[in-house]
Amino acid sequence: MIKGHFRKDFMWGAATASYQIEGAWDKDGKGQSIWDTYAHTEGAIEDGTNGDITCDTYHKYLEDIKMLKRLKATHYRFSLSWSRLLPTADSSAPNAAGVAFYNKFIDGLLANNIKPCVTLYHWDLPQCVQDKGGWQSEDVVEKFKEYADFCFSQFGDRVKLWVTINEPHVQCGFGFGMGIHAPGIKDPMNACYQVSRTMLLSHAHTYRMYSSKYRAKQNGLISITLNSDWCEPKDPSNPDHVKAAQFYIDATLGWFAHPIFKDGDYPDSMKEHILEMSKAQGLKNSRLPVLRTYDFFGLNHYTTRLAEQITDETQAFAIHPDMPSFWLFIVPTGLRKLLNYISKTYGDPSIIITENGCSTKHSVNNPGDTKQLEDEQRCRFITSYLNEALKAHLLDGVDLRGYFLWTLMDNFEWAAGYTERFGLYHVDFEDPARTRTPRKSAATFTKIIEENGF
Ligand code: PNW
Repeated sequence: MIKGHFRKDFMWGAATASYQIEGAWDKDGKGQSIWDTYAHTEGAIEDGTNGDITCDTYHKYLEDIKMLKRLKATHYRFSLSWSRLLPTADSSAPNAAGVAFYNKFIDGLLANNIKPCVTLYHWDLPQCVQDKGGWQSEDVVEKFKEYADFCFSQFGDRVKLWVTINEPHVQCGFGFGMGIHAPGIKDPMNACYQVSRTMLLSHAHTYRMYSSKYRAKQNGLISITLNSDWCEPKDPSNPDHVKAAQFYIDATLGWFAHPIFKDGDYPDSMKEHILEMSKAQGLKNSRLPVLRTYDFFGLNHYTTRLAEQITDETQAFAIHPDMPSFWLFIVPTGLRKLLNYISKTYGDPSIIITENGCSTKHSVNNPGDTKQLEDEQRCRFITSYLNEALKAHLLDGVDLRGYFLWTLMDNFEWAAGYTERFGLYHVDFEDPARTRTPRKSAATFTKIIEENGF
C-alpha cells in the first residue's frame, strides 16, 4: 500500500446500465430491446429472471441520487435506453416520456452536484433495429448516429462526458460468438467480426459528428469504453507462453483499441486473422477502417489471467469460493500493469476507469446472509485495486482521470440474472419497494473518495 492522492479534479463515481436497473420495460411508450426479447426467452437466464422491474430505477431514481450523494460521488455513469427514447429508432418520433425521464434524472444529479457520464449504448439495441439486421447490418451505423445525434441535442447542454459504446468485445464474444447474451447468436467465425466492425464504425462516425456539430457549443468529452483483463505468461521464460499472453491482450483490448487509439489499424495478429476471414468471404481487401477517435480511454477492468498457449483456454489465478462470476479473479496488481501497458501502447491517453468491481454470491462464513452487508472481500477489492491505480498514477505517471465502481447497487447481472451481486448497495428484489441498503463497502469507497486517495 502506498499513501498519496489522485488529481484534484479526479472523477469519483459508480456505474450502472439501463437494462440492469431501470425496469419499466414496457411503460410509458418504451419500445422493446433485444435484452427484453432475450431475457424473456425460456432458458436464457440462469435463474429464469429478467430486467422487467429489476431495481425499478424508472420510478425510484430519486433514491439512486440520494445513494450517490451519500457515497460522496462526484460523477455517475449510467446508460440511456435507446428504445425508451426512440421506440421505433426514428428520431423524428421520440418518446416524450422517455426524454422527460432522463431530463429529470440528469437535472436531479446536477442539482446534487453530481456530474453525469452517459453511456449511449450498454447492450440494449432496439428490437426493431435487430429485426433489420442489427449490428450485423451496415445500416446500423447510420441508425446509431441518428440516435446519438438525438441524445446530444436533448442532453448535451448538461452532459459533458459521453461513452458511445460499452465493451464491444464482450458484446461480440457473448452476443455473437458464444450466444450467451442478446441477441443470442452463435457465430464466432463471422458475426463476431462483422459486429466488431459496425461497432467501431458507429463509434467513429458518432465521434466525428459530435466534433463537427456539437463540440464547439457543448464542449464535452466523448470516447468508447473497452474492457480488458491483464494477462501474463504462466512461465515468463517460455516464448510460447509470452506469445500467448500478448495474443490474449491483442485479441481483447487491441482488437478495438489499436484502431481507435493507435494507428487506425488492428494489431498484426488480428490483421492476419481478419485478412484470412475476409479472403474466405471472397473479399479482395481486408476491412480496416481508419479510426483514431477519442478524447479519453474508457477502461473496464476486473481481472487477470495466465497464458500458456494460443489455442489453450487462458488460465485463471486461484478460484476463490466467494467469487461466483466465472471470469473474475482478484488480482489487484494486474490493474497497475494494464494501465501502464495502455499508457505505453496507446500514446499516454487520459484514462478513465469506467468500471471496476467484484461480485459476491453466498457468504461462505455466513451462508444465510444473502444480503452480505459486511462485504469484507469487496472492501479489500476496492482498497487494493484503487491503491494499484494510485501507484500507476503517482509512481508510473499514468494519466488517470477517474474511477467508476461497478456498481451502485445490486442489479440484473445479464445471463446470471440476480445470482451475482456487484452492488455497493444491497437491493431487496423480493420487496416491492426494492429497498436499498448500504453495504460496508459503500463506506470504504466513500472514505477513499473523501481522502481522494490514501
Ligand atoms: C461488464 N468478462 O461486463 C458490464 O459492462 C456490466 O454491465 C456488467 O454487469 C459487469 O461487467 C459485471 O459483469 C463484463 O467475461 C462481462 O471478462 C464479462 C466480462 C467482463 C465484463
